[in-house]
Amino acid sequence: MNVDARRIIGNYGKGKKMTRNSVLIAVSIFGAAWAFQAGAADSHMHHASKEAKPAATAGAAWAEGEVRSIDKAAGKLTIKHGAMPKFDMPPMTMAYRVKDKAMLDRLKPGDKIKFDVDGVGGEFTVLRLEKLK
Ligand SMILES: [Cu+2]
Repeated sequence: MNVDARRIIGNYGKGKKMTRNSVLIAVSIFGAAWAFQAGAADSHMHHASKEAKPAATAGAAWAEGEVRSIDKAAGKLTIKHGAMPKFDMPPMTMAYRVKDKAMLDRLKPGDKIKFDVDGVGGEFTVLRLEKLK
């Protein structure tokens, strides 16, 4: 279970009698969150809580992943990536902003990449990326 789901479920039960219904609702919220996360949605909803916002961090921490889709107009890149300890992120598929839309020019779905992410204006942003052979 991820941190967000625990928080949602925790908040839901707070100050209320935990009924069977509330458990079911909490479970379905978790299920929806999971589906959302697994579905390469174009958002950072699974990191949406204040605490999970990316902080400015020093230094690079390259992660590896596979390009799933590219939205050049929006300057976004959906990556299926492995664990990213820098942000306490488990493996997942999610959309990232890219620092420069030109970074998307030479990419296509299925490309294996390594990439460096940091928080820019509260959004996870790919600063650099390289194709893996
Ligand atoms: Cu992620």
